[in-house]
Amino acid sequence: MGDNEFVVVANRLPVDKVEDHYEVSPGGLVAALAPVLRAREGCWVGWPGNIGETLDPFEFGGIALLPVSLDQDDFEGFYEGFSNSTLWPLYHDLIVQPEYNQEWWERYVAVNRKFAEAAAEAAAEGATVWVQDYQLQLVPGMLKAIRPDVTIGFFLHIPFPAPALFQQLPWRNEILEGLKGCDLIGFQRHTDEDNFRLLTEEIRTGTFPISIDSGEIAVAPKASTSRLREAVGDPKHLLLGVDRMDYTKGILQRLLALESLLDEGKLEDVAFVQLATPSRERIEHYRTTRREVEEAIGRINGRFGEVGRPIVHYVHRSIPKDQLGTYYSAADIMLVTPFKDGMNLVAKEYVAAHPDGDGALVLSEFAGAAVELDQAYLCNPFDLESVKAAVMDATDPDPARMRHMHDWVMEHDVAAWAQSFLEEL
Ligand code: GDG
Repeated sequence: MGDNEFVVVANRLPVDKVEDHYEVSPGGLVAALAPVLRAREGCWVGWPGNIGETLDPFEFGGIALLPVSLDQDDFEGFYEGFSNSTLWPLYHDLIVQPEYNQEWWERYVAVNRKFAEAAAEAAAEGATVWVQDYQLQLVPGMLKAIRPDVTIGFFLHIPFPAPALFQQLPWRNEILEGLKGCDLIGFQRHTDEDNFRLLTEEIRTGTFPISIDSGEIAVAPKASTSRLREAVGDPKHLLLGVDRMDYTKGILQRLLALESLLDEGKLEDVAFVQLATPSRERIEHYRTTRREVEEAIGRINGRFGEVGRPIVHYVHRSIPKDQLGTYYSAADIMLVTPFKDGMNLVAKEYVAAHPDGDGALVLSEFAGAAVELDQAYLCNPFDLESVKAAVMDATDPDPARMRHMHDWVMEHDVAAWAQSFLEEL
């Protein structure tokens, strides 16, 4: 038993190793939880991000960090395998086929046990433990068995599928049993919560749409947005996409919509910036997605670009967060077109960068964010014509819609999200 009154358990610690030292990895979750962790004598249990590295507990930015180490087999079976090749596609409604593999499952169990044991050791008598996301669904049950005195919350950041899909999972009963160790499970949307409740009504659940750290995205100065627009040829319409390179995000679909609009001569004087962070690159479906996206970009530029003036400007690297703000501020139209997405924080970040009502958001109906951002230009990414129509509507936006969404996001930020979950817990 430890002395931490509040314990966060997440797959990753909120730090990244840069050369020989650690830096806090930026992100809403850290921003929201850091004040709670500091105020309540808390700690964060997670993997530091390097395979095979064993670290002693350390403190960073005023937060106590408790590292859980993963070896190569853990990484392949638990992380790349069961988490990201079984659960991720299953919970995103089979956009690609999930793989069911007994060895991955066994690793998932073993790694969840490591996290549960670390949390059990860190938590004080009667502590509150908040477990995050699909990688750790067995932790609540395992932890409750070792430490019945603690209060356990769980938040699922990704969608929860309809029962007919979930029931494909060979280990569906074990996952449900794991989650039943919770005192409260939080979901992004009511539909996720409803799907879960069709399977079991024994557990207390709630819907808590996650949000962004509203202070993090500032409106960029005019000088830097002008520089950016100039760099892409001062187009009439600057379109933007920002995503992890993931098949759920519908990056190819927005490119195909753009290509078709250019083909039909409906959209002119346009530049499209696509920033795509490399993600899960050893998994075949991710490599295929990247290949298809890059092929489409090459084809569009070949067909419609000029020498020195491509249509699509593409970056496949991670960009510093402050630069991201310049892109958000400069873009006339933000394209967020996932086939399925728990929430999608990029949509909220774009809205946060447009307090004056300029700019327009094209948003998939299948993103959790569409529930709150219903004033966006909504589209169905499975229907190319619907994406095209939303883009065309967004070329002549109504500023009242953006202002309305901006006010909503600023008020419902990630701090409010964390507070509402923890109060309910
Ligand atoms: C999962 C769920 C849910 C992106 N590129 C760069 C960069 N980013 C940042 C964005 C944003 C975050 O990454 C992405 O968050 P999303 O919510 O859009 O998507 P997932 O990564 O799939 O997140 C999702 C979320 O969890 C939270 O619950 O909303 O549905 O899938 O903050 O700004 N950040 C930097 N450089 C980049 O190049 N610094």
